[in-house]
This record gives sequence, structure tokens and C-alpha cells, in this order.
Amino acid sequence: MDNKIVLITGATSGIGKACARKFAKEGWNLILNARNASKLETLIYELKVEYPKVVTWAFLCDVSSRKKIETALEELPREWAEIDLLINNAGLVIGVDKEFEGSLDEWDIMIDTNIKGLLTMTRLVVPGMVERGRGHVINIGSIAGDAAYPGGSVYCATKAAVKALSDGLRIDLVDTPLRVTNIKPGMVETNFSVVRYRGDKEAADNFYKGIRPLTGDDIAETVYFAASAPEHIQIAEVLLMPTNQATGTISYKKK
Ligand code: 8X3
Repeated sequence: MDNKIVLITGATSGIGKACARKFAKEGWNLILNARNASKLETLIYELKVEYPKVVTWAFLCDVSSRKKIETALEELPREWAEIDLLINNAGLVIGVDKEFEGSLDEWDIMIDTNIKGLLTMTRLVVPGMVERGRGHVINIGSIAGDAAYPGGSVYCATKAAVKALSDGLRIDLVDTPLRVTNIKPGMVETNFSVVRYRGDKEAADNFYKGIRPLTGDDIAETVYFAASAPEHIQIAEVLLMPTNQATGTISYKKK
């Protein structure tokens, strides 16, 4: 393929979708991951309408399932296999409970997606990059990984893990041309916040009252900036937040 190839996990909403549009606009070929086939089809259709020249591959699987990722990678045609950029974006937060009260099942989902999904993708995609002597992994971490906040214990722990895994990978790749970036957004208004409040849109909207939050597009611009930096520059970390946010230690109160 003439154009560079980016694989984006969790591509059908929020930051992932914004990244898909940004990289399509910039002429990259897109491997788009999602769990939901019809949402993925809709995204691919929308991208085709907006960017008629875009070339896409649907990478349908739940990143929390190692087996499903392995199968989806095996099914990747040879011309798609040489991935230049892996954007580990798939991630979620469910609930704002205390660590001694929350749902073990919801915590499993967060840990399996935010940590194990990201790690499996990295483990399976990076060896090819090392072999080819080129590649970049951009992890979507969070300000939540820098310090725990009330109502965020397990989610914050998963994002602290993303920081450790990004730093560890950067160390392990230091003698290669590959780059590793951890993007750490603060408050971003996407469907992500609605999932945090288990579907309660009013509670999610309320949270942003009085401030202008970041958008998925704001984050996608930063991701693209890191991806398109000259090869000798490794943007290791970016912490970005709305102008009226100063720290990550916000209180996510129960409604
Ligand atoms: C999302 C940032 O602070 O809303 O990762 O949890 S925060």
C-alpha cells in the first residue's frame, strides 16, 4: 500500500471516531476496530461519504477477548499487515463507586478492556513493527492515571497501568526506530461520560456545567501531531485538559 496504515481500537465513538476522521482526512489507510458490526459499517459508510478516497478494513472484535483479537489479526490480508501506527484507544469507565462498594463485574470489564486489551494489541502488533524497523504506538491514557480521584479508583488504576505499559514499552524499544506515546486527556465530552454514569445523560451533562470541555476532535489533533512529528522526535507524553480544569482530582459524585 502507498499510504500509511493506522489501526484504531474503539473507533466508532468519541476519541476513536475523531481519530478515524482525522487520519482519513490526512490520507492514511484505516484499520478500524469495534465490537459492534453495524456501528462499524455505519462509520465506514460515513467516512466514505466524507472522504471518498479513504481505504478501510473492518477489524471486528472485542479487544477484551484475546482469542477474538488473534482471529481478527489472522484474517488481516497481507496488504494490511504492515501496520505503521497502532492507536490503543478502546477503553471505558463504568460507575463512580467507592473501592469497597463497586461492582466486581464492571471492574472486570474495565480491567479487561483498558489494560488487557491494550496489552494484547501491543503484544501482537509490535513484533511486526520491530521486524520492519518502523512503527509507532499511541496509547490513549488519561489524566486519571496521574492521581486517583474520588469515585475513580479502579478507572484511575487502569490508566496508571496504561502509563506504566507505555513507559515500559518505550524502554523496551529504546534501541529501535519505534516510538511510543501516551496521550493523557482531562475532561472530554463524549459518550464516554454517559457510560461512566451508566447511561444517565443528564448526570453526564451536569458534570460539564460551567466549563467548556475538550472534544474528541481536540484529542485527535494531538494524536495526529504526535504521529506526524519528524522521525527523530518521540512525543513521549501529552497531558491536555480544558482551560478551566487544573488537576485530575475531580470528584465524580453519585447522583
Ligand atoms: C477521562 C478523564 O478525568 O474525566 O479519562 O476521568 S477523567
